[in-house]
Amino acid sequence: MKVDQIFESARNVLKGNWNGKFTIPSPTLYPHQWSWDSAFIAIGNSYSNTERAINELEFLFDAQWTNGMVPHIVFNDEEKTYFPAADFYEITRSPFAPNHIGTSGMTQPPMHAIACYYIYMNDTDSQKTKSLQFLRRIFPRLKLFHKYLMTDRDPEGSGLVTILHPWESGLDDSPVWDHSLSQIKIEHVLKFQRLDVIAVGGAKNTIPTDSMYNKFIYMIELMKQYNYDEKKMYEDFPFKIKAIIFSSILYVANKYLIKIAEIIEERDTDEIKEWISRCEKNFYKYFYPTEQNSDKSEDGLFYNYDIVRKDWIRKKTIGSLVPIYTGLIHNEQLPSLLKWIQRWSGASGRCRTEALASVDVDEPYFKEFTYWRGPVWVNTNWMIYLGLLKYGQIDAAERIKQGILDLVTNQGFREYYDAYTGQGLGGKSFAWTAALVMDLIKDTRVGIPPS
Ligand code: 2M8
Repeated sequence: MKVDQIFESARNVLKGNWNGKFTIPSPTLYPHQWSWDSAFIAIGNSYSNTERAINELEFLFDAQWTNGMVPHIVFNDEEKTYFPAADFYEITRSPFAPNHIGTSGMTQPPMHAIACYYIYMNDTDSQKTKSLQFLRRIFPRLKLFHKYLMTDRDPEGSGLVTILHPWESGLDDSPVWDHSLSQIKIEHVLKFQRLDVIAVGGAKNTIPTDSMYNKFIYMIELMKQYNYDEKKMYEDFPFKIKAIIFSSILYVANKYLIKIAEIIEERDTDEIKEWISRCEKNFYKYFYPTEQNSDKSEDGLFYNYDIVRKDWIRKKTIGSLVPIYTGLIHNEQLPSLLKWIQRWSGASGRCRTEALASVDVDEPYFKEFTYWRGPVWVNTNWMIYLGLLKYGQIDAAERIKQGILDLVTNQGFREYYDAYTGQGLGGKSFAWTAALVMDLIKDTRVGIPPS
């Protein structure tokens, strides 16, 4: 298939998933609005429909909590095919929650400032009137969101974000969370029906296990018991993890927030610069165990940090590589990271795709077709692709891009792909896969993180 045909099919996925208010991630699995999906989707739409990209993000930010949190799901009341639904979250327990619309009570990675910059840059109107007005309206909201992440989610002042639920990471079922989840004992069993099993046609081995899923739901119950009071939760909540991908995205998003401030001539950027420098100071300290501060030897990889256990979570996942997206990697570390990147792609000899698996294929916890435990996901590959470009690693970046284009050509725009065979899995007509493929094809390099 030619690239302009792929681009057109991707555009049609976004069109097809638009419900008049926002774009759903997938008609076969996710009927509501998801926060970081919307940002990826707006990046895709920025190439073909500025207005829709703007509406998408404004709808999401209209549901922002007054403490700044952007909820990870904004619910469409009429849809009944997804569990847990709005009523399960009981968000009015929090004084910060909106009362005009149902949302979840947790957040997701802040891709939005990045998407807003794309919208402005790709606006073909010579005056950029609409996108400029949009940037003026959205800037304070983006900043409030980042401020919330840099305060409530970072009492340590590290510039890095603590997540309170695996769903906040965006990589829900990753093996990274296994140990922390195993420490949480379900004290009362909740009765509910998993609807995702029906949505994937009973293919249970491609989605999280029941015991994992029960924990996810039980943790929402726990959050409710705290009335979503994050100050209290921070004292003794059993799941608190400084998350690499989340923190990497926030760092990059803060850079784009400064770019947006320049465009709208907002001079006061000191606070944002302070968040950036905090992250620069602490990124290695929290995410990169060295022989000095650990009993295990260095392997050149980054690891999530468990605040409860005060230790690194040494699971080799795509999060170990995504820091390349920040541009914070020291040059001397690059060759070792490139080796890992190669090992996780087609070069390993086991995977038929050049795009990277979500878990190191040599680890016992790698599962080629189970959700975030091994399959290829386009969004994390896209971040690594942009990071490689930032470091001038054009060939390695091109291999990933080609890998993604092959996957969508052969299997369509799917939620994820079997790491060995490249078979399409999970949701069909998956919006962020389509949106990011549009960006890869246009190759504008707007997404290479600014220095
Ligand atoms: C997946 O997460 C949801 C819960 O938020 C689910 O499993 O039901 C994740 O892949 C997440 O990153 C994504 O935003 C969401 C919708 O695509 O699906």
